[in-house]
Amino acid sequence: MTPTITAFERSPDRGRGLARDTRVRWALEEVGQPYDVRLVSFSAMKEPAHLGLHPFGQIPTYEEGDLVLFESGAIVFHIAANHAGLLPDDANARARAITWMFAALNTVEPPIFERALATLMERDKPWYEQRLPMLDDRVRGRLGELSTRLGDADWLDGEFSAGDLLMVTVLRRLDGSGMLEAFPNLCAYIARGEARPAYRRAFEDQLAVFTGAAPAN
Ligand code: GTB
Repeated sequence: MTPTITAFERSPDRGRGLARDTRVRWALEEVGQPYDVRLVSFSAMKEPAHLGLHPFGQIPTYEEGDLVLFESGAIVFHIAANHAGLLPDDANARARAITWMFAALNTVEPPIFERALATLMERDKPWYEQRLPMLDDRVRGRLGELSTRLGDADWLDGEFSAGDLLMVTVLRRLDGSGMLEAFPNLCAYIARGEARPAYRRAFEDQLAVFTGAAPAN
């Protein structure tokens, strides 16, 4: 059964692949699962039909027969758990890869998201100039710890996994912030993720929504 995901009809990132449908597209591409995309407008996301799929009126969602999922992490986990290629077979290695999925979403993404939100919503506020260095410090702290753990390895724990997929998408949100450059191994890590053919296809397909070009699939 071909799953259907939802994505922005017009992404505010103008096709930079920063919205969270990109990680779901990437996971589907990694495992070779074809999928359909239903594009939704900001107003449609808050209407009953979409709220029936996503209680918070957001994208992405995932529909596969009777199954409806929301939360990009849960969707990527569902894809990884049901196809070969994104989680190791060995039980302990699998548990560690899942740990990295949680680390990406629970430990690394929150300070990055908080900073991104402040730069979008608080630039004109009187506290912005004082608050930004504190947000920067929190992000820098996490990047430093992650950089130390990654060292000169290609991926976080052995082979590429769903943990890397989520971590790379989380780190990409810092693109253009100037914060990644102090961590060359993280820059190389992101570049390795972005060089994967599955990522390229996912990126091109979400970009095609913005440019109006025919998708690669
Ligand atoms: N925890 C949820 C998940 O992981 O699925 C969060 C989902 C979420 O934040 N969805 C956003 C959304 O639907 C789109 S991805 N927002 C509309 C709303 O809440 O009304 C977040 C996002 C949006 C825009 C950019 N950007 O422009 O760079 C990047 C990321």
